[in-house]
Amino acid sequence: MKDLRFKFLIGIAICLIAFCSIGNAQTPAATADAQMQQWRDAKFGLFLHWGLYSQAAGDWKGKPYKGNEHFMIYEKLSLKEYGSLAKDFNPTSFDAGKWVKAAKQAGMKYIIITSKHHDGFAMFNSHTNDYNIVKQTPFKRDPLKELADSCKAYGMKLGFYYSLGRDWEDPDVATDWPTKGARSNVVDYPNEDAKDFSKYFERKVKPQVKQLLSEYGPVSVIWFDTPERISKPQSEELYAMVKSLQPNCVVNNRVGNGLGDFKVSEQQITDKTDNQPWESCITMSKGWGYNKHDTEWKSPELIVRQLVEVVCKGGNLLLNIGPKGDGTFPPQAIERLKAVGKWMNINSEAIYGTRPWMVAGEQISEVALSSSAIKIDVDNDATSTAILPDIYFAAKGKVIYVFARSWKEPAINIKSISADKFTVVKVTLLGAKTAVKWEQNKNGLNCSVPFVLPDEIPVYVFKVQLK
Ligand code: FHN
Repeated sequence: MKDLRFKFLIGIAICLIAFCSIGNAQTPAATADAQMQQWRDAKFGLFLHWGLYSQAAGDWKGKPYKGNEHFMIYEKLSLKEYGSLAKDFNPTSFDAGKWVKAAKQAGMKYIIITSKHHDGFAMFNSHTNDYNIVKQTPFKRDPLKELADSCKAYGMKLGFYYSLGRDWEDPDVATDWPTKGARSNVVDYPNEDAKDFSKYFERKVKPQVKQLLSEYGPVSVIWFDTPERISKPQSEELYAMVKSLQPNCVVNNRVGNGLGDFKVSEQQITDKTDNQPWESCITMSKGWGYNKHDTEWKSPELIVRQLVEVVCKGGNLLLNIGPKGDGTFPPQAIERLKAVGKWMNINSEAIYGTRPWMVAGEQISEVALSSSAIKIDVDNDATSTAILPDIYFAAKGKVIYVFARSWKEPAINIKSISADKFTVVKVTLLGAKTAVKWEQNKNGLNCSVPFVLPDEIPVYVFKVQLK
């Protein structure tokens, strides 16, 4: 009898396990979509451009150089001349935990770091190419390994930037933009026609990308760049390699040839809402790599305005810092991360996990914002630097988050939430202890609060609960 009962219990257990596993068995497409939704929910990441150019920090032979992180080709340097930076590159102040904590406190959910930029210098211990930080510098440590460990410790997702179509160390990387050879190393390798991308692809790209995906723990994003000369089969092979080694890793569309899981908008914010996964990568200052002469730091208010605009249009913001050659963040970056983090501490529920609402935003003042009113920062950055009051919307279920950007008045009328279209049941102001006085009519939702001034970022969020 006992034996029978035991067999019966085993049968029940097997059925239960089977049922649960069926419940969880997702098709590849379902898991891919879940990955992208998770990536879309994260909204805010830190981009880090760190390499030998950081050591030069804006000067070459005592004079400011041209081209920032591209200065090797702008100053027409040989690999030997540029590579001489390695002997002094010793970022002993590098502390991966400090970087990750600073990003986390700013409300960032993922970090993308340059594993190898156009100069071809690997910021990790590449087994297949000695032109790297462990083999060529007195530092001898692998900062990407240390960063991976810290990301794991602090629950931060990690991704790697990898320059595909430009590599000034490898002899087989030709370029043709804006003109033939314009973005190539023509000092050591002058004959563009003799260059065979496939040799570089097999010799350097594949083994390095494979190593990054095999030896640094979970990788959330591979962020390829400049895919100009890669063939479609090569893009397909690379994309398949990423997915086979790290099925949960997402790939940007700069893997080339129309592939990739999300679109990249560089130094720009799309003018319309886009419900397909996209990310805007924007510099906190003027350039991507550290440059001591770079004084064009965006204000915390402008950074938050851009985060809000990107999120309300359906995108993620990848905000860039160029760490210094000593391994620390520039003080201007640290102070901005802290300021943005204070704003996120109050308002992050309106950012994470939201999706665009039926309209992206509306103007507060009746005055039409003529294009001339929006000063476009032509320096390397096509995002608007104009600080004009306006409203943006994001949605999460029955809640509409209304971002009043650079709003200075005690009352605001939100035309898009009019009584003939929606029934509002509750309105609060995130972070405020004071109640919001509100009234809804056919002209909109009118809200007023005793004016609450946060420290320095006048971007307020009304949480509007709809019926
Ligand atoms: O040339 C690079 C540049 O240095 C930087 O890495 C940006 C980041 O998106 N990508 C290329 C320019 O499109």
